[in-house]
Amino acid sequence: MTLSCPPNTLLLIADLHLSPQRPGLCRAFLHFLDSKTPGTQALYILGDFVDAWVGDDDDTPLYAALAAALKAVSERGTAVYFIHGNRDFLLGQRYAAACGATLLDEPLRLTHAGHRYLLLHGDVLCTRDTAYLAFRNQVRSPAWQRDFLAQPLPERRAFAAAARAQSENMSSNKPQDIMDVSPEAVLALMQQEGSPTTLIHGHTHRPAVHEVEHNGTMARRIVLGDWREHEAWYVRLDAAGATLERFSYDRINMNNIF
Ligand SMILES: [Mn+2]
Repeated sequence: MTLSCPPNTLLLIADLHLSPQRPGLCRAFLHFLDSKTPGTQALYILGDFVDAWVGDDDDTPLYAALAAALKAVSERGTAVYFIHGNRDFLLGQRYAAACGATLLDEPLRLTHAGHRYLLLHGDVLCTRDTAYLAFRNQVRSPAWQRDFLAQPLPERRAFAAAARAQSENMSSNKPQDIMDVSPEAVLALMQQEGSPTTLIHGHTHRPAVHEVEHNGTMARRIVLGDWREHEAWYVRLDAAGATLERFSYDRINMNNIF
């Protein structure tokens, strides 16, 4: 296979929201793995890899197929990393191991080819959405997670479906700016981590490259887009720095995989 990337290229993706209900999207992801990752040093998945994760014991066949595909990527030399999103924060060591992947905490400081980056899912930057942040605090607590994972799989699936429906309902009723990051939270994070740096995150589904003035210097905030069946987004990190890339598929000839 022809290598599609120069050595030491890193790829970052987020918000794929893969699920058994979206087989075309899953095929797009496999196509991405086959066409974009060969020759790259690492693939970082910055949260919301799947639309809902209720525990590593979930035996949905799609998840095993996704793990096998990622494992093949890692075995041919591309390291695979996960950062949790708000849909897959329960993704654990067992599933990560099945993917040949490593789970990382956010925010992740990364220096690559002389450039400094800060990677995170992005939900913690949406500080105007106080109802969501309260929910996040609850479900990220070890006690809540222990109790939740002790429930039978069907109950966990029902909870996830209800939470998803409620979140969609709440989101549609919230003003647009509440659903985006708050500039104060971005600046506070940059202050905390030191500048200059490039912040890269997903979550808001608003792909863009923003210039941010911080302490008299310009930093960048790159937002990954969410994945659609015919359009996907990734960030490439190489010697030149970070580039936000959009790619589209006309037709993916990978029928009957799922
Ligand atoms: Mn998210």
